[in-house]
Amino acid sequence: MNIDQEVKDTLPQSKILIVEDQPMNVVLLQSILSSYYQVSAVESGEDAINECRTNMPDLILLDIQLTGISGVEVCQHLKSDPRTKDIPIIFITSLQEHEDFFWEAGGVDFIPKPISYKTVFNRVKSHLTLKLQRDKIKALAFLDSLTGIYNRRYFDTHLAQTELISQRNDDDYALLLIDIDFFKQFNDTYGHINGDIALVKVAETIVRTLNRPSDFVARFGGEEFAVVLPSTNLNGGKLIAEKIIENILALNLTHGSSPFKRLTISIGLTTYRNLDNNNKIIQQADENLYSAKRSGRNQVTH
Ligand code: GH3
Ligand code: MG
Ligand code: MG
Ligand code: MG
Ligand code: MG
Repeated sequence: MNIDQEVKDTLPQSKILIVEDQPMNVVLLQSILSSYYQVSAVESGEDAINECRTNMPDLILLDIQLTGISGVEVCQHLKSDPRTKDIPIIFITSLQEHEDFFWEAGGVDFIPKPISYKTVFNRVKSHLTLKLQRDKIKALAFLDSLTGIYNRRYFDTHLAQTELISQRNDDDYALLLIDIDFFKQFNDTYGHINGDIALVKVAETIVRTLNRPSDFVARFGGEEFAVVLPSTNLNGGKLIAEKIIENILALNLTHGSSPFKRLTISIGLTTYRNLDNNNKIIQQADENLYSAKRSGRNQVTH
């Protein structure tokens, strides 16, 4: 297999962002990379940061000297944000620049100017391969194998990050703990395999009901799910919780030994600004879930 084909097979659809203010260099980099990858280019550091928010690249080629904020500052900014910190950044440098700066800022490599075809091609290929391998390991470590959504381990990290971002932005966020009602009886009546199928359907339904890209769902435990909604207050959280309950009912999964005669869920809802008695947010959501169960199930309590 030739190297072109190998790159096309192993790194398909990878997104590369070029941040460079000299049009000649942009044209050159695009001509090297765009037959293998999805390449986009911006001229300034500010545009680079915005582009990362809306269209997360797999790798960034970052010129050091830009008008406005410098490449090093862009790198520091992206490395300090949990959403963008894992994107590999390769600096594009001219020889006068001191290399300590870009290693300290968190760059993984550099490409010297004048730009050489082989250096660009091979450094990009190496770092994309590493990124892809890291993504696969993360998927194994952080995804639940039955439902394909995130697992408890990833949830814990994500919740801590959401809390930090909320504090920094003086913002609220909501947590929903979702528990399937009478699920032990469901398994006892219809068997464990049908129980597993129901769990997958519930997970799919929750995912489908969430509408912002920043909304997050994980399998929290056996038949429990957790949803994290950034920048959401109690009212917003309630709307989503009610919508999820409605969509689970609409699945119409027969459950003969439930008083509702079909599969239902209960939800404990709280937001960061609505914690009682120094409770941690999970503890509060869990207490609220317990109230939803005691009040008859198939409902949300906050
Ligand atoms: P409640 O309405 O109070 O929540 O009652 P429940 O029966 O749902 O609660 P309980 O905690 O007693 O039972 C949870 C059940 O979920 C027990 C277990 O068999 C089932 N369960 C947990 N994980 C899985 C799984 O991965 N697959 C299947 N099929 N069932 C599971
Ligand atoms: Mg420049
Ligand atoms: Mg449970
Ligand atoms: Mg249950
Ligand atoms: Mg309360």
